Amino acid sequence: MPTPVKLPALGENIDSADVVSVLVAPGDTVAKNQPLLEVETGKASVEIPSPAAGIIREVLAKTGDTVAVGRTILTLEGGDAPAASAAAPPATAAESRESQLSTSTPVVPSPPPAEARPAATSPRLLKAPEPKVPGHRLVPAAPTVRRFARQVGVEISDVRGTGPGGRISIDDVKAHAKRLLSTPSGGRGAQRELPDFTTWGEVELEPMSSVRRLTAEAMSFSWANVPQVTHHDVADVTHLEELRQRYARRVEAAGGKLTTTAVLVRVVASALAVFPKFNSSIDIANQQIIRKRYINIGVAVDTDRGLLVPVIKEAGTKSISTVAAELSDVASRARERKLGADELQGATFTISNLGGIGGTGFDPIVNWPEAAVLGVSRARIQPVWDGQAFQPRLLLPLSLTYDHRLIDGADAARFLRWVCEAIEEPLLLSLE
Ligand code: CAO
Repeated sequence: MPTPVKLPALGENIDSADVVSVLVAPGDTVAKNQPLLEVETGKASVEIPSPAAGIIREVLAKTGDTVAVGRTILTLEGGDAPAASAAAPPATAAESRESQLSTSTPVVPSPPPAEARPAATSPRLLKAPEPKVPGHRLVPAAPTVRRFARQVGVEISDVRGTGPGGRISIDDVKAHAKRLLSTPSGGRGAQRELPDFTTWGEVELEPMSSVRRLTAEAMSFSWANVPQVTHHDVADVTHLEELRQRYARRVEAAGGKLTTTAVLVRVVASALAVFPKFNSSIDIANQQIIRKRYINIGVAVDTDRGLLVPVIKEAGTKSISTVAAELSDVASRARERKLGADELQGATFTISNLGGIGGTGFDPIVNWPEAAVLGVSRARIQPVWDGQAFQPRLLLPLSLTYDHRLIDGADAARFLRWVCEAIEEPLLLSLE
């Protein structure tokens, strides 16, 4: 009698997952912990390991399906499969994946925070947990929670409390807000019904991937909740470009590519040490500013699944060569779907460089709960008046979007000027 293998619990607030690939077919003999399916939850991939050795009888899940947690994904015959869901310990699942992939494949990430941690028997979970401001305490539906709900536009009586006796915490409010944003009629700006587009011609329907869904939710949340302003400036990168050409080989030997982004990660990390406000988060509910003593820079990477933001941890302590090597590595693994959840978490500031593609400028959206984001556009040679004549200079347009609740325009102007001057005169980096 074949045993049904069900999609196991993947973490709190995750009730389904998108099937990215089916790794087995009927008739296949599988070992215990051998990956059966690759699914996407959030921005990371999860492999569902086989709960036991046996022979695959029927595969019910197909690539592209959205499968609910607890639904049967396939049936397995023989071996000692437990009747319930796939249930291999995470470490063993990781071992099985490691044996299948190249040595450069990431191993199991460090344990995610409790709210995203799978049960002991669930498979390896690589999902990046929802952004959460450190320091938030789980509290009953106290006045602070009610105030927070009001500020984010949530009706407190609609929120399901998960505390003792159903008491409502701020996280419950956030989870509720997130659910509202992800439902077609729940989010702000999404309340109007779409017209029937077939009135004017043929249409195609494409289900949203989990990356697209999460990006949509995060952007809507930031847009609706963070009063943000973008400040623009231009850095003269003529000299930097010469240095880049001169030292490209040396950095290549260290395993990286000396690009504008790598230099900016290092420069911005130094700027954040000088201007700690930009490395903070605002905690409206508790009426406080959370200053982080670590500087982790998220870098937006364009992939075929959508935007991913791997994080260069403790960027201020690393040389430009090290940052360049790390950036090349995470950018390529982001594109190969090989990033672990811990590599997508913990950013204190984000850089988004569209200059490799083009454009004269853009206004990025703050990656909440961070305080600011730096947009980088394409450097171009332009005439600059030096007092006597126009000189051809390579100018890099920079745009800094900031949370205006925390940062004032003058702060932003000073921060971005400092970044421009450090790019133009790298000695500044070691002076301050
Ligand atoms: N101005 C001019 N040229 C630039 C540039 C800029 N601002 N930024 C990069 N370039 C050049 C690089 O120097 C490189 O040229 P060479 O091959 O001649 O050296 C080329 O463009 C490609 O650069 P790259 O993409 O390989 O490397 P990078 O470090 O500059 O960028 C990364 C890395 C990951 C940021 C980039 O690949 C990427 O994904 N960018 C898109 C980010 C994005 O989608 N942001 C939007 C988020 S909001 O929706």
